[in-house]
Amino acid sequence: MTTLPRRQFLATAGAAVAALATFHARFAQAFPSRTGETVLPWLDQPPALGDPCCDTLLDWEALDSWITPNDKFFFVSHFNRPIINEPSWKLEVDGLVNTPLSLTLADLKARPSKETIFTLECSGNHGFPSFVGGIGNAKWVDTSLADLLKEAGVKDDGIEVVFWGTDVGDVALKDDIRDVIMHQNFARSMSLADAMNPNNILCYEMNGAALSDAHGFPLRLIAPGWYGIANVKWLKRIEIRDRRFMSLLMGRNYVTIREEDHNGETVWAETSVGRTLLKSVPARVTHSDAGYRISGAAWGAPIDTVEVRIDDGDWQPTTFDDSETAEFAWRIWYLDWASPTLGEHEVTSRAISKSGQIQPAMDDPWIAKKHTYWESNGQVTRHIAIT
Ligand SMILES: Nc1nc2c(c(=O)[nH]1)N[C@H]1C(S)=C(S)[C@@H](COP(=O)(O)O)O[C@H]1N2
Ligand SMILES: [Mo]
Repeated sequence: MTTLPRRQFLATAGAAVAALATFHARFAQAFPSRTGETVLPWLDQPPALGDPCCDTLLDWEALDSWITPNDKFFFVSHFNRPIINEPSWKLEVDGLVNTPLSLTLADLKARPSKETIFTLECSGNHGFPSFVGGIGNAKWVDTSLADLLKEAGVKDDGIEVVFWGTDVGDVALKDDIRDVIMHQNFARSMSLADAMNPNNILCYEMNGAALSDAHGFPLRLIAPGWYGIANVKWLKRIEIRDRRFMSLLMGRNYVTIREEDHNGETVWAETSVGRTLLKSVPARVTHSDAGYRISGAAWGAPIDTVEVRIDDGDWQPTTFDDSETAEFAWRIWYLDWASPTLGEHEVTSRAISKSGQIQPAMDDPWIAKKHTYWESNGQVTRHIAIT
């Protein structure tokens, strides 16, 4: 998400409250659900986003499977949503390469394929009160980006890989020194070194089905470990350049502005949204004959532990359900809540990474001194009533 004016979000804030998620009878394997449990509604469930940018946002209260089914997988688009006629579609690989390539979908499918399970999160997720479900976990089938780039043969002066989408819009740039409107395709780039990472893949299949139009048919980039914006949909061209690329989605939107401290001095830093950050959320509270349970997810970095704090209590360690795991997928955790007192409670989670990082509190300078909504990985507090 990008050009959404704050006003628009606030305007929707008084609108209809999202319907209470009902208990789902179907359970996938890797989820700590219990027979006969009911979901307690969050008291602070935000209203529906109501913005055409973003659809099918994840309903945390209904989370009952590790893999997010395609019909429940969020999607975000900045420009139009192209519907591509596959027979006439080709992927071009050009710019500073020795051998420009032009590949059909059949050519790409004929290449060695592999599966990657990756939790894709929009960097705007939790950046606005009503945008809290821009995330999903899917199994992507794909072919290696690095192998394709090697085949094309990047020239010595090539340092930047630009991923061009088919979607297009009129991008206005107006400031003290510029006043233009550009009819532009969606475009994001990566340094050649980042692009050559073997985890990056050109994906044509999602959870066992062809990519849907909404998710980027016929081909998208999947960049495990990177925020959603890097995962360019409706790919039509991969271009190698000899300098940094500064499109709307690289250098203006999706730029985080943060006041940082350097030896006691404030440094204002502007950084392009890139790799994912450590994060967790409490997804839902359930009740069954066995008692109350808080469950949630954690992702964005290799997760070591997740802790939960109820009201102003101590941080308590949670238990993982690791019956299904993958390097770039969220980990599902839960905490049995022995005997909650009647009334309202606050539930906060924090993830701790394998390298010892702790998901920041909302008043941590990392979050409190951030002036833009992207990369909002602060601790999430939810409110619930035990009746
Ligand atoms: N071509 C193109 N790719 C795109 C976008 C877009 O608008 N156009 N949106 C990006 C953003 S901001 C996100 S969060 C992810 C969302 O992927 P999904 O729609 O498949 O969930 O796609 C990314 N790739
Ligand atoms: Mo996004």
